[in-house]
Amino acid sequence: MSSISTAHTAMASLPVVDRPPAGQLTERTPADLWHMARAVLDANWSRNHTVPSRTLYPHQWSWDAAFIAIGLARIDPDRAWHDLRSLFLAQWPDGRVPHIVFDPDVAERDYFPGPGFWQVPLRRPGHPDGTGIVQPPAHALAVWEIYQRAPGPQAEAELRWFYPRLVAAQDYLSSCRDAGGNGLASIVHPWESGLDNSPAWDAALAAVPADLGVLVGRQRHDNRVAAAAHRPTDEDYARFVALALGYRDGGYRDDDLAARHDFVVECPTFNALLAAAEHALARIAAVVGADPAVHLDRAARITRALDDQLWNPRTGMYHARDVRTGRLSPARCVSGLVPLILPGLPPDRVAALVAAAGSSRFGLSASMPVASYDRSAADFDPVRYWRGPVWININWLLRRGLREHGHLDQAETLRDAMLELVRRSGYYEYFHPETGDGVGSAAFSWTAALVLDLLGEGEAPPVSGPVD
Ligand code: 2M8
Repeated sequence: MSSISTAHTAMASLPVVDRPPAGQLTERTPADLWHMARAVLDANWSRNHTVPSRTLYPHQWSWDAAFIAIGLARIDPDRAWHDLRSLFLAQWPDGRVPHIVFDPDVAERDYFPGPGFWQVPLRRPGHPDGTGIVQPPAHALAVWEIYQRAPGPQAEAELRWFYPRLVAAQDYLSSCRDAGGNGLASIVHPWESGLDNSPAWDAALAAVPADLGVLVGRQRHDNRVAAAAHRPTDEDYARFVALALGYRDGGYRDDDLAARHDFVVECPTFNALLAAAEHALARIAAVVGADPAVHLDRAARITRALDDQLWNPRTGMYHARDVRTGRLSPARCVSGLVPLILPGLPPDRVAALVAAAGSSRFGLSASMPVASYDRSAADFDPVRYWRGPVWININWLLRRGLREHGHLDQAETLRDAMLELVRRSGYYEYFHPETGDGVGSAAFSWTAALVLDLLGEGEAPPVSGPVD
């Protein structure tokens, strides 16, 4: 693909994007931001996919790939299709899309836990190795976005390639993972949520022993390349590793999960994206000659189940539910605001979620996007990963939700706040919710990709609901 080799050549001459000298911060124009974002994505391109970060995450990640493709579609739709296809080459026969697809050229010591840990049985010779767990299903949304950027016969061929694969991924999540039997998909590991150490999992994780012994003989890679105070604690990691080992040693089976597995949770963001994927599939189906009605019906059912099971009238937002105990997590986390992306949400829910996003707990303002956790909570932590910092992918989704429901002024405020953050600090993985300083990896792909999407948007109409 010529555009891809062009990216490789361009890489050599592009500046390394990192924290800039303070004097340059206020001088960045939208054009500068655009070029810098391209430079991040070019520098993170590896043969047939984009890594989230060269230092922290040297393989391909599932929901990152979706967000990255949305940004790539603004500059090079061919490369966007190519990137997303490489993820789906690792799809399992049961439909699951691995949360990481491993690059065989990266050494085991350069990411933990790597392929040696997951021991996924070889499925088809020549196909890439991945993990046996999943991440939020943002891919149908991405496929529809790429198609919209550059429709035409080639893009239609891509839709035909992706459609059955996306349907298989949805079928896996909607059937094998409906551990609670109520029409929602369960996650079996915090890593599956993408919001790894969010306080949303604390209550359910309390039942998982934090046996530091599981880390003996295994070395965390993240703490070697990022500050330990910004990353999950060793206790969290011990639980993460124990859960992954449990699921692996059970043969990655999903039957009887609630009885067999120690962590079975329904996450509001995961299920909102599951329903949003059905809306996107309805649109894709209409192009490829399949039946959109099936998808609209599924979207409506998931939305209803999410609203019935995960809404907390006392807090006015959605909460994660522990399937094993039936209890909603008490923590107010940003994952409980993301269902705003759903077109069929009752108006009172929309009003409550918009109010929560703008409240002092989450703090949406002209200068700061929404934090990942309730700012007034005693354990709010402004630098530790998903326990307080601002993340661009979540805010991009929230903005989509605001536009979906006609809150155009707040959507613009949020867009401005995101652009201001990267203008001041650069394309960091996440941001300090008070100072706006960048935290985590400095040249992070989804931050760059989604800013490209925001910058490229122009005066496009708000995203609309289901196909008519
Ligand atoms: C983070 O998760 C990985 C594990 O999957 C890690 O901490 O090593 C999360 O932020 C997740 O949402 C993201 O997909 C991944 C790669 O960016 O990093």
